[in-house]
Amino acid sequence: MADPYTPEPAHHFTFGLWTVGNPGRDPFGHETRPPLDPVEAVHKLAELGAYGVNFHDDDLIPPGSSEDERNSILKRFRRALDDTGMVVPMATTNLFSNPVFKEGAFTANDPEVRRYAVAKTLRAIDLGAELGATTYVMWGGREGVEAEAAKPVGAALDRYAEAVNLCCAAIRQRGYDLRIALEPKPNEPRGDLLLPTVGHALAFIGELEWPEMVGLNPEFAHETMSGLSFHQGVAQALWHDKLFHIDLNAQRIGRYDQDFRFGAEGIRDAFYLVKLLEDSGWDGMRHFDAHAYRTEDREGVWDFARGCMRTYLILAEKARRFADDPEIAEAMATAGVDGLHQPTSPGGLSSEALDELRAGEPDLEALAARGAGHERLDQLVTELLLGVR
Ligand code: GLT
Ligand code: MN
Ligand code: MN
Repeated sequence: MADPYTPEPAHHFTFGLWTVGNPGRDPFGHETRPPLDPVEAVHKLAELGAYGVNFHDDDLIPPGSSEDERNSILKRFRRALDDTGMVVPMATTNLFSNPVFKEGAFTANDPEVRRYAVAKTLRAIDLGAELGATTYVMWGGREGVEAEAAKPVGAALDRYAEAVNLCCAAIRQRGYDLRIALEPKPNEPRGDLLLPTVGHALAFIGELEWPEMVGLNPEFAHETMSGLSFHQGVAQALWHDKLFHIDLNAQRIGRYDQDFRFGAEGIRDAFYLVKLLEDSGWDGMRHFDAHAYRTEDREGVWDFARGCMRTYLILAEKARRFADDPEIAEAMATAGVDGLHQPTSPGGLSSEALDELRAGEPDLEALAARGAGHERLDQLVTELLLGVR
């Protein structure tokens, strides 16, 4: 019998070139793995059942490449895509590695650095569009501060919005079918980053010139670093119609940005996330922004990639079982879940409805005495996840 958890292109799993290509460097130690050729990454990921790959400009075309080098890299890469049927749904720009960005990119105090950051981004947008990307991710890794006196937040946000508006204007100028997805993160590599959470980024989008072109790329690790529920942040992004892309990985609260294999930590939040994405019918890419432990060799990297996809599929199956489980359905009925779908005011916002609300006199004692039944429901979910139902 075929393994039901075998990934296929139809599942729309994608990986960044920088994820499987991560060489295992950390702030204390050097690389533990040799560089991975993007062409090899495409072939191997296709063999494992992935749908596509994403990249930063510099992941594909090393900085300083000549025009000829650029063309031959692109030719080889395109051939790998054609040979495997893999696609490039998302592209982004590296605005964090080069020391020129040490004080910020879009929000650097120096206007010359900002202009360079925007120019590099516009070129990366062209490259992404050329390879068919329809989502452009913006992660502001250097947009932040350690010395608060050096960076008035309001002015930095003005410049951030200006840069995003310039990118939108360029997308419109060239007629690309491309939407921008902002990726929030609370800290690391800067002491404090701008747009630290899903909530901050959602509010920021409302101040932009073309808010309809900009949404979110929330990351599991980043919301969890803030101590927040990733599932809840993603649910709100969906509610606003702003979930343009997603970065799946794993993270324990209170630690450095771990970017572990999906499901390696926080399996419960991972379950509710997968259930949310599957139940909502969200048709975006299931993108993994994670990397193998530093202990791993190349084979361990492919085990890591397989593990991310496999865990997603196992959790998707758990979500189907959740929906089909009569005892869970009954416990949800006891918990009154359906009641939340009923409007609080059946008469809407009318004057009569308001008067009716004012006149209401519920039996407070009886309402307060009602148990919610959450313990039983929650335990049933635990048992489902532990594989005994
Ligand atoms: C970097 C970061 C990620 C971002 C990538 C996109 S780069 O690996 O840690 O969270 O999504 O710029
Ligand atoms: Mn991360
Ligand atoms: Mn990410």
